[in-house]
Amino acid sequence: MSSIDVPLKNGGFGRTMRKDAWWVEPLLVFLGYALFIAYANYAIIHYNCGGQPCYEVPGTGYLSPPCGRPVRSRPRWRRLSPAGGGATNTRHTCTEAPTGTLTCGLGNLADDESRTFTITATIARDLVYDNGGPLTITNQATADADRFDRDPSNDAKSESTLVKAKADLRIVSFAATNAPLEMIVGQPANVTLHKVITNDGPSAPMDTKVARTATATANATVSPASTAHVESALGYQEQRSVDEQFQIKCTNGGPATFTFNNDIAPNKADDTDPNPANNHAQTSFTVECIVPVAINIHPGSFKNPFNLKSNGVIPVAVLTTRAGEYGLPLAFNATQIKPLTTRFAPKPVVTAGGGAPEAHGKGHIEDAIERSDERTRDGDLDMVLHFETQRSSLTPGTTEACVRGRFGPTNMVFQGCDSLTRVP
Ligand SMILES: [Ca+2]
Ligand SMILES: [Ca+2]
Ligand SMILES: [Ca+2]
Ligand SMILES: [Ca+2]
Repeated sequence: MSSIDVPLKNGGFGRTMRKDAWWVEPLLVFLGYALFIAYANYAIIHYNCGGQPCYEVPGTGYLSPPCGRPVRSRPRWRRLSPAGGGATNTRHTCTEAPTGTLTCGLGNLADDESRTFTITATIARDLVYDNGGPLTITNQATADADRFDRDPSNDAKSESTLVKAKADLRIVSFAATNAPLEMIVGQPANVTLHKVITNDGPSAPMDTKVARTATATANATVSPASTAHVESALGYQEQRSVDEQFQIKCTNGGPATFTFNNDIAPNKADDTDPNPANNHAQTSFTVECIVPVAINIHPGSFKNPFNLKSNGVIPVAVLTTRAGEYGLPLAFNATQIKPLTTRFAPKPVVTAGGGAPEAHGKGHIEDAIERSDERTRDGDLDMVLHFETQRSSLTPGTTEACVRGRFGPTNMVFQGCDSLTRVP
């Protein structure tokens, strides 16, 4: 086997026999690694960022890769003012300390991740009332993390809220407590309208304006027609009774209807009621208005005797009168009486619908003797009726008896009373 010797020349460091630029590629690789090592370690060495430890390559916004773990965020929500209520959180584990400051752990927040959550602050019912009017509360939220926050300037935000009082005021009941069934024309009566109001919140207490109006049909009056007052500090679900007095009066015969309206509302302009539908109530009642008349039992006699053993009749003249005569408020035409509707007895009996009917089933139209002097006939036509003593519900102690019946085209009720003396 043959061989040849090739002599080697010493060419020096880095020198080869190659004529091309073979060194460019390794150089680029070396520089790339060197740059990475410098990038990865610079921030660890120079960790002072604005006085706090950090791993950011200054001015780049990038963290050193070995230290670039996710940021752990712990936002703190703090209600600054005013005091008066707690705070609740629905989704995250939060602790409240001190009162009014809630700290919630949100877990890990990845880079550029955002998270939304709601904290509902409970406001005391009487916050606005005790303040005397609306007030502003300020909520401040701050977020911080156990990792470097390169921009702490955007970690806090405040939100102000103007708090106004809002409450569902409600009329619970409304009715007349002592409405009469009947009244004599010209004789006023007092009625009490009883009402219960409450405040279903959420704000409480609340000053509540109570406005009332009252109306009557044409044959009657009611007063006051319109008034208002303020019920102070109506409490949450308090059942407050409000009694209102009215004077009612009939001015003519027939049925009279009295109608009462009530409206409640927040008294202060800034307070609101979200449900006005239950702020109104109406009630009414109807009274039979009775026309008072003058009667003369036993025309011609002041004594007006009756004998409990008598099987006879007692004559009674119902007088036709002008307004003002015998103190009567209205003129009355006795010839319009419907005799079959008349009853005679002591007042409680005729009021209850009892009493003796007209003995002959008819009335006698004549110019009867006046009661004033038991002698005069005044020239106008009256109606004389007769009632059986035994059907008149008279007793030994009876001193007065009345006639009640209906008259005229609308069947108004009339009533008149006169004295009686028992004989023997
Ligand atoms: Ca209401
Ligand atoms: Ca008489
Ligand atoms: Ca007359
Ligand atoms: Ca007459």
